[in-house]
Amino acid sequence: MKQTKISPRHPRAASLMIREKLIEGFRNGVVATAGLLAHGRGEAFDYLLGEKTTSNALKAIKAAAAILLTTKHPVISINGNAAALVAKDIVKLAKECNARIEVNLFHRSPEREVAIAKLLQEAGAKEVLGVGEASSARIPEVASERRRVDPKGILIADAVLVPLEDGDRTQALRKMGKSVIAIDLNPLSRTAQFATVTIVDNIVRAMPALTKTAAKLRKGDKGNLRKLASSFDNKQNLSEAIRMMNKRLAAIAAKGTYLTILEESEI
Ligand code: PTJ
Repeated sequence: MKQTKISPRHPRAASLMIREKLIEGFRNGVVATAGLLAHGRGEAFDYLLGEKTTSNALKAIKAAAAILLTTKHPVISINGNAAALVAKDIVKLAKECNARIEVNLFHRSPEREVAIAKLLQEAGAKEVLGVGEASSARIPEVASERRRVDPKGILIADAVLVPLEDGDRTQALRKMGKSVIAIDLNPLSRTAQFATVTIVDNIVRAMPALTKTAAKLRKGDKGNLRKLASSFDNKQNLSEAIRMMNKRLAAIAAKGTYLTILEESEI
């Protein structure tokens, strides 16, 4: 099937182009079928958020960068959607924070592991953990294939970044004493609720913002960064994210038409 050409003049061009990237990833064996469904759910929450990086997300991004810069073994866990959407940003962030990159899939297959690793290598990754026999360790209390991890990566990590996660592993990683940073547009998801820091934002905006923030903060004092990380209250930040969505919907409801709000832009 031919790829749909999206006109840049289409009012929803940016969103449609992201979809095309995922469809291409699906055709290349990178994205799982369920990854397309997951994206649809994300899009719905992005609508509620106003499709922008909020001040609330920026607060979480700062805390996440502080964690990645002050832990000894930070690991970025990669699934199909993350690889298809932000492979280059993943590599940049890993370099900035001295983090390792590990493939970790819910719908695991040897073919998908290899396809994702290849995409990351083409984006500049020198090392990709978790592929094939390398994912020989298991994390307890996880029923899915996500339990298979690399002994050089997630198993010994003290911080794990999990973009677009599906739930129970975040809880298990926390129980193992690790800090978990989630990127999830749904503030109500189990992952969002269990993570140490949840960035409620679209991965396509959050990853470049996180990389930029890490580049800025890495020159700073480590003690201050540790304070920044430990003073972050995820529960409070998530409540604020939900309140922001609520406030935005209330303002739209008061005006009666969403398009008017869009034309007036920011709320
Ligand atoms: O590649 P695999 O095999 O590891 O599978 C990956 C998916 C995403 C299919 C798997 O992890 C899954 O089923 O995830 P869920 O349970 O559907 O959760 C995905 C979460 O990511 C949901 O809460 C979505 O709202 C959110 N989400 C979807 N797209 C984005 C997003 N969050 C941020 N940015 C997005 N672009």
